[in-house]
Amino acid sequence: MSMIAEDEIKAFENDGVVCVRGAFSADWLDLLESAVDTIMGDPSPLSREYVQTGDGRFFTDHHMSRRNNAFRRFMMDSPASEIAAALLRSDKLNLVDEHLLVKEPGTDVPTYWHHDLPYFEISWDDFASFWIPLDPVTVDTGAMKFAKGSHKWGKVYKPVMIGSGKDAEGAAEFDGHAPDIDADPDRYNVEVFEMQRGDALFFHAATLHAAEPNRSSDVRRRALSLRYAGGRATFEPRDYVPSRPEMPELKPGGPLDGDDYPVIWRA
Ligand SMILES: O=C(O)CCC(=O)C(=O)O
Repeated sequence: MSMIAEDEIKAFENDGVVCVRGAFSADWLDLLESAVDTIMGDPSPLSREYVQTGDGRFFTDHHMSRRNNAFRRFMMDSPASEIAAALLRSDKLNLVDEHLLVKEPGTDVPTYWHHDLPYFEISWDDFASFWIPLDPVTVDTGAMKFAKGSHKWGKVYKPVMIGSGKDAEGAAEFDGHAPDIDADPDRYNVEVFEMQRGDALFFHAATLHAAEPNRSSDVRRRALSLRYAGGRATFEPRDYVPSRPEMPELKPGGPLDGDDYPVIWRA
């Protein structure tokens, strides 16, 4: 039986984002938490440090489960894939990316508005992220915010460096820059999600989102963002892709299955 209600699936489809309350037990979060500092102490070549001022630090890394057992166990055995599949109404999931995003206390930068679609070579349909915080999240500690419904605007905005807001180097123009959503949040139907530990956000790859700075002096904001493609997703090559510099051996318009985007779950 699915642990996801039909109204949660409809919210995801209509708004492009849904907060799944109580999705993960403390045991799963403790497991990830035990491995975060190990990853930060031995970052991969894909890791980034967006800011290191005072006590602040915005650290990101990718594909932790390829080198860390705790992340691997979470990916294989936690309910994450089953929940994602239910929300995508899919009987198969490919894993596209794992992204660790740590905003330490005193990190005075937002995560700039962007959507994930142009950073990857995946079709619009059936591609989403599951943002799983390991700490409670408030507006003061780096809450995520979304322009609800923006996944249906039919636009693809130019990718930016999420921690600096600058254009990603070499980025294609697409439909230009995203509008200044913070200037008029009501117009863009913005919702900010404060979350308890155990809650998780599931959002469409075309939904515009951003996150607040972590202004607190002592609360970390550690989050794992998993990107999944469902059974209808196809390979869509792009001129510019920061996340995958090599061209995978896939056919344009064809299925994603292969080493680059392994099938991680089947019904
Ligand atoms: O964690 C953040 O600050 C931003 C996360 C994000 O943009 C994403 O998961 O796509």
